[in-house]
Amino acid sequence: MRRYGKHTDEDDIRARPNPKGNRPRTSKRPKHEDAAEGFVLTVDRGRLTCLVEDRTIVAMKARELGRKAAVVGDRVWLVGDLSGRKDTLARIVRIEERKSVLRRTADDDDPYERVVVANADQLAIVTALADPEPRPRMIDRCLVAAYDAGLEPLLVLTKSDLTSPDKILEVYASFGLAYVVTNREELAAGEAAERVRERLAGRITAFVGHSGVGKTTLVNSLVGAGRQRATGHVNAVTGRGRHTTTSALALPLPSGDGWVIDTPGVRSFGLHHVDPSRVILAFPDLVPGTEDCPRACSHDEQDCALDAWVEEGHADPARLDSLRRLLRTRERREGD
Ligand SMILES: Nc1nc2c(ncn2[C@@H]2O[C@H](COP(=O)(O)OP(=O)(O)OP(=O)(O)O)[C@@H](O)[C@H]2O)c(=O)[nH]1
Ligand SMILES: [Mg+2]
Ligand SMILES: [Zn+2]
Repeated sequence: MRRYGKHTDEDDIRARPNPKGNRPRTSKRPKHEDAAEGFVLTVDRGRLTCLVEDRTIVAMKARELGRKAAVVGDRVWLVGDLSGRKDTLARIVRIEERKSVLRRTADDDDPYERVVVANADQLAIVTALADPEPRPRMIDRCLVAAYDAGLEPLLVLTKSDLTSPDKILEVYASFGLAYVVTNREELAAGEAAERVRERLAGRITAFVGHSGVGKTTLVNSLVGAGRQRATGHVNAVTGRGRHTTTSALALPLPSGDGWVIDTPGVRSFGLHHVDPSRVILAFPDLVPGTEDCPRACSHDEQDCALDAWVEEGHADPARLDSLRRLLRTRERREGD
């Protein structure tokens, strides 16, 4: 894996250095009053597919954007050939201010930030109940990312035909996390989609999770015929999927009232960019136990009140363990 030592978007790396030095560009920037507004549906090697009115237009970013890179979910302004005809290429001259930015790093000690999607308002954290095994710590990480980015979390538990959701729900439903449970039979009957759609109306929802948990399968059932993406099957030996999703793609709900964004499976959800003091926000069930903590408690120190509180039986010790593990991997960044 390539690593970069600074906080940038993927595409930023390809930005050409300004041959004339650091002269500010703003004063010379053309106004582009004729620009059309578009919505970025997907990005593939510097080519951005955008929706402009009812046409899909392929574009690249204009040089004047400098280091800024547009990502899926961005609202952008385009100029040039806006016909949408084959082999035409428009230019993106401006990116609208983002309402939200969902970020991820490969590991907690990797400073290279990727922007997963822009402008989402909901994060669907997709977890299979089996095949692959659910990993609560991944859920916790996604929750931290969601709270940090200001997205509403929605826990989507798939494959309940293989295992019951009860154990996971005991933890996550107990503190009021919104959730839906789906299985193969209900997917086939369209019932799963119906239930999930209720949560998606009027919003932009990004679907994230490990590879093979069923993100694309679910998104396919949500968006209807004609927009199907390939799905993978989980390899019994490696536990990893095949024919899996390689790029994020925004798809409209058939109702016209909202978007779903399918993303490639990730092995982990690194949180290098999240301030450690914000990690506790993703553990609402533990927050009441912090009342007796010393001021500015890191919740990973000797005087932290959470240990005694959990020992008294107010919360599952596994939850405190997950919080501490997250805090510890987060603290490592201080040294880098
Ligand atoms: N038993 C069962 N299998 C399911 C269910 N949903 C999806 N699958 C299967 O799980 C496998 C992986 O599904 P995908 O939708 O490709 O998973 P994904 O999360 O998109 O994977 P990546 O694109 O690699 O991130 C496929 O073989 C699906 O048929 C379900 O509810 N029950
Ligand atoms: Mg997929
Ligand atoms: Zn504490």
